[in-house]
Amino acid sequence: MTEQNTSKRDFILIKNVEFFGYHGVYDYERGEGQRFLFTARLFLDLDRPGESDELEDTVDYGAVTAFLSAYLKEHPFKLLEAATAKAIEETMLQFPMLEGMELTLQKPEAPIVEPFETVSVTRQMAWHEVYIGLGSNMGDKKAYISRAVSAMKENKLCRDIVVSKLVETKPYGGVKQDDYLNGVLCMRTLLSPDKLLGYLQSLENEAGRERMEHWGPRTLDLDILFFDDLVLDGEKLTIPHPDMQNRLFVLQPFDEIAPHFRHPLLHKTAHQMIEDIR
Ligand code: A4P
Ligand code: MG
Repeated sequence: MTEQNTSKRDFILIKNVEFFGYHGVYDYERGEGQRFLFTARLFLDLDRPGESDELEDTVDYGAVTAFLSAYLKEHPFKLLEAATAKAIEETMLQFPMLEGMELTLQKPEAPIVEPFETVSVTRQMAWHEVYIGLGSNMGDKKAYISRAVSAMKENKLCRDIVVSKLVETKPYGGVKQDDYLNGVLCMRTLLSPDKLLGYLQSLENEAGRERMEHWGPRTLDLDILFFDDLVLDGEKLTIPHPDMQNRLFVLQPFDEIAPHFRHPLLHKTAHQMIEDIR
């Protein structure tokens, strides 16, 4: 998919666009309205339009400005936090060429007693490249996996989905159980790591998964292998998946769809990790 580790961050800046809106916690703010400003930083690769000089190779900043302005005027929120969160998501979905975006919403007439210049909230959002390990070893294994893949394909916050071949594998981890069907899925998503974990667990629950035994049998297991180049060791989430480099049933399908991707901690491709355990 995309080049890994690109440090290039081209952007288009739309600065301090004024509009009259109805965001606020107080009734008078919702009724009378007040002046707001927004600033949007649009991240996308500007090499192509830089070469071609054609509008179709970039995002039309006039169209983005009109869209954001109309959205923020027509959808009142109590909080700037909610207004920026929704507006940035809608804009990212409306303009698929955008790779990422930062949106600042200013409220210079906010209800603050002390003299002040302005108050603002800034949010960022981007399409993230993620890899998910797919596994099932109970019931109609293929159907459980394909139902989850179809659900992701219908989720507007997920796109560019590629799935490896699904392969039958022997159980790993010492628990006596049926053979697995395994594969790896790659996609781009607007979800954060936490939200992605919650979403994958909701798909596991829809497949009737019951958590009985660690490493035990399951209708559906969806593990986050990689999330961009992110390295995270939290209570709920460890990324990259801490044991993937030891599992052929992950590495082989991963090698099929992402032969150039390098593990952000081990700095190795799937092929090199396979060589290490053979
Ligand atoms: N969690 C932490 N990091 C992650 C991550 N990167 N992705 C936490 C997903 N979840 C992550 O997972 C337990 C908790 O891990 C989650 O609540 C989440 O907060 P789980 O799926 O509920 O429980 P589990 O099955 O006990 O653990 P896990 O880690 O999913 O098991 P594994 O390691 O996936 O092992 N043999 C073959 N051939 N093929 C298989 O697919 N799978 C397993 C399960 C055993 N043997 C197998 C296979
Ligand atoms: Mg799991």
